[in-house]
Amino acid sequence: MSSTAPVSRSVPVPAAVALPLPTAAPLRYDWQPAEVEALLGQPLNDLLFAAQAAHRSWFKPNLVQVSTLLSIKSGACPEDCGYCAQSAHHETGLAPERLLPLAEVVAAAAAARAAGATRFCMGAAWRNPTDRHLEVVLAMVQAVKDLGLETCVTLGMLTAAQASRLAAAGLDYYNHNLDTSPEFYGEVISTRTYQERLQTLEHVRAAGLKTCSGGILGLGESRRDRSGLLCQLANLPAHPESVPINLLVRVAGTPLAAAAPLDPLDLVRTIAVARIMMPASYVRLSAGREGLSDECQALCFMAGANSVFSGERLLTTANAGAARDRALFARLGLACEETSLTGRTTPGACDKTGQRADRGAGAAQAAGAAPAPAVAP
Ligand code: SAM
Ligand code: DTB
Ligand code: SF4
Repeated sequence: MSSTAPVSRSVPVPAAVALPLPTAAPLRYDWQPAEVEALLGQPLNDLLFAAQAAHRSWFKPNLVQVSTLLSIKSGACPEDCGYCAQSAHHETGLAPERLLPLAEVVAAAAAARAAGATRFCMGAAWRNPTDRHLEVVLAMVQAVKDLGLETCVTLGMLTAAQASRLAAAGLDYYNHNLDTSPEFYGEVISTRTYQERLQTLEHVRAAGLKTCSGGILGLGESRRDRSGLLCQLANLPAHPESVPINLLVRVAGTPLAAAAPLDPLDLVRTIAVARIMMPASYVRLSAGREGLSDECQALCFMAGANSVFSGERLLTTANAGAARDRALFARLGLACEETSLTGRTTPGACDKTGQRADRGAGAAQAAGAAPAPAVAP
C-alpha cells in the first residue's frame, strides 16, 4: 500500500545552496564567508561531485604534484605560533640548528629529485630573514634550480626588495600561509598581524613569484573560520598558485598539544571547497597526512587535492614516507606529475604555464580543457 506520509529523516538536511558550475565560469574573487560556510555544510556527495567537476576542468585528474621539504634552519623562532614545534615560546624539546651548509642542502635536493620530487621547498624558522641570511638562501635557490628542480622557500616576512632578489635568483614559489581567518588569528599567534601576512604576500606577487599560501585546520577554529580563511585566499588579487591545507600535527609542549582532533571529513570538505573556489590552483594535502588512513587520503584526492609533500619528514615532524605513498598511489591509480624543468615528461600532463598566463576568465577553455558536467544543487 502506498503512503503519502512524509519520510522521517534522522539527520537534518542543510538548506540547498547552488553549487557553482565550473564549466565556463570565470575565476571568482568576491567570495562571501556566509556562502562559503554554506558550501562547507553541503551534503558530502554533492561537494565531492562539484569539486571533481572543477578539478577535471583544469587538471588531469589522476596526476599529483610531489614536493619535498627540508628545514634549512630549525627552531628558536621568535614567533609564538601556537601550533609550531619551532617557536622559542614553547618547550618542545627541539634542538635549535644553525643554517645548513649549502652542500647539505644540495645533497638533500638531489636525493629528493631521485625519489621523484619535482619541487624542493626549503623552510627556515625566522620571523624574517636578514639580508645576510638571504644571501645564503639565494645561493641555495640557484644550486637547487641547477639540479632541475622547481624551488620554493618559506622564510617568514619579506620586504619588497627581498622578494625581488629571490625572484632574480630564479625562485619559483614563496610559501607564506594565512593559516586561519582574520578573526581567529589572534587566538593562535600574537607576535604578528594578519595584515603583515597579507603585506608579504603582496610583495611576493609584485616580485613576480608564484604564491604558495594556505592554512591549517584543527586549531579549534569554527566552520566560519575555515570559510573566512578560504575567502581571504580566494579573494586575493590572484589565487595562490599553490594552496597547502595542513592538518594540525599536535606537538607536545605547544599550546595546541591537546587540541581536539578534527573530524577528517571536515578536512575533506575544506579541500573540496578550496578546489571549487580556486579551481586552477594546486591544492596540497600537506601536514597531518601521516595520521590519515589511505581511504581518507583517497577522499582528499577525490575532493581535488592534487599535490603532496613526500618523504619521511616535513620540517620537524614525521610524514607519510615514500614507500607508503608509492603503495597508496598504486592503489588509487595516481601518477606523479613531472615538470619541464626535470626533463622527464608525463604523457598528457596539463601545461599549467599557458593556463595561468592570464589568470582570467575562461583560461581553462582557452587552454583546451574539457568542459565539466553540470551539477544539480
Ligand atoms: N616560519 C615560516 C612561516 O611561518 O611562514 C615558515 C614555516 S611554517 C612551519 C609553515 C606552515 O607550516 C605554517 O604556516 C603552518 O600552516 C604549518 N605548520 C607549522 N606547524 C604545524 C603543525 N604542527 N601542524 C600542521 N601544520 C603546521
Ligand atoms: C606548509 O603549508 N606546510 C609545510 C610547508 N608549508 C612549509 C610545513 C608543515 C610543517 C609541519 C610541522 C613540522 O614538521 O614542523
Ligand atoms: Fe616560526 Fe613559522 Fe613556526 Fe611560526 S610557524 S613559530 S613563524 S617557524
